[in-house]
Amino acid sequence: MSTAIEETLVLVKPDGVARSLTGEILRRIEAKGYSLVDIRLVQAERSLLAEHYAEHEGKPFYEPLVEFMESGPIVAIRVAGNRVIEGFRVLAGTTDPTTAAPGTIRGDFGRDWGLRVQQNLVHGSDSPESAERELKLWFS
Ligand code: RTP
Ligand code: MG
Repeated sequence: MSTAIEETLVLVKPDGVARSLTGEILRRIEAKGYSLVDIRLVQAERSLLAEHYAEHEGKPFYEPLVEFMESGPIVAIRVAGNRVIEGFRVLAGTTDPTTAAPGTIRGDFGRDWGLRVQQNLVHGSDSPESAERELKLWFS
């Protein structure tokens, strides 16, 4: 079976940057064999975050999520590879860091801090459509 090379958007969220985990996260992406195509450090505006998280508008965690994402710099990374969209989601682990599997980024470095929103270190696009939309937002 052959597969086409895809691109995905990875974000090291403000908690990951503040905890100096950017290098470790980049290392895991590279060690898996994916390619770094572009990278930037961003202090995200609310308008960008509102577009990025449009699907979650109205949910109880939306406002604390946007506030958290505005709280400090984010590292945005364009990553390429065959099946990288699915592959990075596996590297990241499931959304809740308390139950994310050990060996994943969220499972190894995340936990519940008793805050209003799950701080879970990274974001990865969840589909080819999301990846295309999100890469345009963060790398235009
Ligand atoms: P992401 O979009 O950041 O890669 O994470 P995800 O797909 O695993 O999770 P998603 O459902 O898209 O939720 C986006 C982010 O919102 C925060 N969240 N908190 N119940 C909660 O407290 C809750 N649910 C979601 C997390 O930061 C999650 O990554
Ligand atoms: Mg998501």
